[in-house]
Amino acid sequence: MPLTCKFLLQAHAAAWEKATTHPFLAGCHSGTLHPAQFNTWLVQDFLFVKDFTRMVGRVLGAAPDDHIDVLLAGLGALRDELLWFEAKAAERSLHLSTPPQPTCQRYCELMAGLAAQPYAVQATALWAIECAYNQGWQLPGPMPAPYGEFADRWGNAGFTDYVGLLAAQADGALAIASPEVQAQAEAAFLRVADLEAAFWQMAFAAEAAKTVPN
Ligand code: HMH
Repeated sequence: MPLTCKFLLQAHAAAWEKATTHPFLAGCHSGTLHPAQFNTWLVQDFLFVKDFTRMVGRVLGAAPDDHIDVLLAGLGALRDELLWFEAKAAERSLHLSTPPQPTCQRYCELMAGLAAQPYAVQATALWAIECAYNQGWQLPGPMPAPYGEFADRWGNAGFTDYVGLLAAQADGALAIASPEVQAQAEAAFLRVADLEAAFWQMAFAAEAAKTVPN
């Protein structure tokens, strides 16, 4: 039986729960999150998404012909997302030219390192990264302003469909991968899960994001 995305979620349910549930998300849901913590996450996630966009570009370069369309649509959505992050940061007077925190840096290094891995590993990691936000932002339930807009970005039905297409593509690549490559894909999934948990925590540990004087 080849490895599948569904199997990974079931086999590593505890790690996945840590990746997708956190006091940060609960605080958005209850409206009690400290704005400075949200701002820290916002700036670091912008830095993350910039590097993630580069990663998706590399995955596209490694993809079989029939996977190109989905990845190209994903890149188009990421273009909008980067512009949206810039607008959200401007609304909050946040500097986006902030250095990455160590956790963000480690996550970016993981994404850079995927380029040396087989396509099945890259496709699995890509799915896991998008699935983490798709589930994480939806699990607490509807969020009040200003967080509803953020929850909807990764929780909307179109994004959920996209994550399903990424899972199908990863499953397709895993189905023809060797047991060694499947094991690498499982390891990449677990590294993504750990870094997702750490990324939420970063907003709580870090000093408040710096603001631009008005
Ligand atoms: C940390 N993981 C993190 N940030 C994101 N924006 C996503 C996943 C989804 O794109």
